[in-house]
Amino acid sequence: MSKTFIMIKPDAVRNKHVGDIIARIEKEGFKILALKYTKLAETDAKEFYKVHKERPFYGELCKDMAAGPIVVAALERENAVLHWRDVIGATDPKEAKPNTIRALYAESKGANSVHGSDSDENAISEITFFFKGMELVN
Ligand code: DAT
Ligand code: MG
Repeated sequence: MSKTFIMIKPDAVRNKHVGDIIARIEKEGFKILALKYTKLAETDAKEFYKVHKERPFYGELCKDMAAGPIVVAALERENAVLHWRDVIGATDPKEAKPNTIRALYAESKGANSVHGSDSDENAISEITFFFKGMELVN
């Protein structure tokens, strides 16, 4: 078993896809270890996405991520990081395979509905970022 961190981004919350995405999480066999409805301050978005700080879209990305409420969760499953990346599809929804979350719900490359950790190591640090001090239910 391994863990991943996922986020339902402001565009997907605004477009009322929270229920569908949580249903998909369960259907894909993930166990929810922690779940929170919250909103990022722009300074927190900047910290969360700091690996991208040199990229041209960084400013807009951080503004968009702080533009409305989000849902964040820590999930557990066999091969959690890679499985969730398969379920969400490519960063650009135009390149995402049919029935992936981004193909179904994303508006654009920037407003692409969901986040998923890219490694086990980043999963742990992203879970800590949002759930520090909180016991993960098991
Ligand atoms: P992913 O979310 O698939 O891991 P990433 O880590 O490369 O993609 O980028 C983080 C987020 O930044 C991505 O979900 C949406 C935004 N983004 C990435 N590339 C972009 C681009 N070329 N233009 C606008 N936003 C972009
Ligand atoms: Mg990424």
